[in-house]
Amino acid sequence: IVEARMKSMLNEESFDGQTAVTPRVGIIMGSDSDLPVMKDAARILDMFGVPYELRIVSAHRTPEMMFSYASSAGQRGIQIIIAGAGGAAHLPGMVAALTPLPVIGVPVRASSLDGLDSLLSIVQMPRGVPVATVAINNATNAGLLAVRMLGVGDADLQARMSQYLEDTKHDVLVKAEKLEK
Ligand code: RP5
Repeated sequence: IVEARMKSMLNEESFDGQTAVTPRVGIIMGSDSDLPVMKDAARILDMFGVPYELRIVSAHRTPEMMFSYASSAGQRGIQIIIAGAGGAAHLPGMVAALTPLPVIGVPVRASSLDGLDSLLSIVQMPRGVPVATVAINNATNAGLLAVRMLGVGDADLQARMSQYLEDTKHDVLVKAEKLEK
């Protein structure tokens, strides 16, 4: 069922980053129910032409898979992991404990507590094991942060991020001008 839902979702959208090219970013999530939120990170990586992989890896339901994913990601060429989870959202923190790669956590708003449970579960990491936590349901920012991190060693990508900021500014100025009329 999970595979079917992922496939239908992936077919609907054009996730161009999912090619045979070695992925630089791993987007993982605790459940297929996180996909509607997490696909925004994939959209950003597509937009910037960053190859990525998208996987369901649950800290609680598939702990062995989480262990092998996190501990082998670096050797496979993954440079950054974006991990989204809701509720008792242990996935980003556990993954950060198992890899030296930077981990970006996305608190997914689950069925109760408005996502505050997910946010606190992800952001309150103990000293020594950091997770860069974005706002609740804001996988877009997780994608953008990953692009910025990769941009440190990739001048092309950094130039595209500068252009993105220019475009964002332009959009706001156009809207502001319209409002003034
Ligand atoms: C977490 O539990 C997942 O990340 C998800 O946000 C939440 C609910 O999962 P499902 O019951 O919808 O599979 O592990």
